[in-house]
Amino acid sequence: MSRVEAIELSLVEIPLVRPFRVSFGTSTGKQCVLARVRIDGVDGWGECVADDSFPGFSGEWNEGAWVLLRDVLGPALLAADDVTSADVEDHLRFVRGNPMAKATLVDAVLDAELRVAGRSLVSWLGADRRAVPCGVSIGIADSTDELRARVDEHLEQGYQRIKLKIMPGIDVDRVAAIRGDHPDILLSVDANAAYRPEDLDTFRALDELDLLMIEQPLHHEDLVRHAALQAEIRTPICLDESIRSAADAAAAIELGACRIINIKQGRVGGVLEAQRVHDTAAVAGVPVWCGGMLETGIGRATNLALAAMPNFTLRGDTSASARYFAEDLTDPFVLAPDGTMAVPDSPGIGIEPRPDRLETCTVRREVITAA
Ligand code: OSB
Ligand code: MG
Repeated sequence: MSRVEAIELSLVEIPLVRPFRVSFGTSTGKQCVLARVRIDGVDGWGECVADDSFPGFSGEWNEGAWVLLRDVLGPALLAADDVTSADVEDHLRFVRGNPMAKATLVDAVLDAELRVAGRSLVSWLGADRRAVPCGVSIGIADSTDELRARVDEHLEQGYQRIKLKIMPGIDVDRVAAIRGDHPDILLSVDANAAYRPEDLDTFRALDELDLLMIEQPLHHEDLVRHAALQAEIRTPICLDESIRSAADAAAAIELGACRIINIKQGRVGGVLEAQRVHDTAAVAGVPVWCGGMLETGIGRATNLALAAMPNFTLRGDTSASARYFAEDLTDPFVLAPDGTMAVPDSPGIGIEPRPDRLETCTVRREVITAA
């Protein structure tokens, strides 16, 4: 019998090395909720991937997640007689939706349990790769020249796939310029749901640029129109925002709404559901890759373990700490010159916040007690 002995929430804030602009807004800093969950005397860590200052990516954001974790989800776990990674989702199921808030606790419980067992997340997932090839996601730049410079810089660092953020009006010309500079690189685009079905001409033009995929072109709730668009273009559509669970993945695949899935464990409710999305896609022959939400080293460690699973056949947005922060919350994740990153293999997620960094970056802390 394992009880959750304590849950501590921290709101942490780390400046980004550069503002990150996407179709729905610009971030200058990373802010996230971290949960430290103590089970059998051992701490496990989970990082919430909800948005910083307003719910722009999904319906979740930090202030909402904080209240839900503090007042509802956290107390429910503290009140449960027995909590294991196998049933933590069941304890939280009475709350509908909110996968990002739930993932924070699911991942922390699993991390604690694996640390107690002395087992790494990557081995628990049955993944045997010890390093994963990495891509990078490049935000919307102020000019084409600036974008060119950023792409060159990341290619020089060794990144094996470049993803460009696009939005209506800042798309085909820019992407064509990069394709012109680099005819042979693995190149993709991500619209973060900014287009409408009427923008078909834009997609037809992008379709000529030999892209690996077009990520989340249309509204996140519109699988049917993604299927209609996929039928019109050769480039595979990849869904991100639309996939909040394995059930969503099954529906999207059956409808033909995508040929590739971006898995973000935080977006689907944690590592366990991420495994189910992986398995659902694998059975259907749909490749997946590991997305990111500008995570600190805590979320990054979790993502890297997942990215080592067999159906993660495409390079993901698992970039080095230096791509995001001058100083991470943990020891930094570093890109090897060959464009791969090592997967942590110490117990649990294999890393923890550095105490000095946690102290510096925490803007609010609260210990939750049973209701
Ligand atoms: O859509 O994939 C996305 C970052 C924040 C929110 C949404 C997205 C992204 C990224 C960056 O593309 C991924 C990363 O490097 O963490
Ligand atoms: Mg995306």
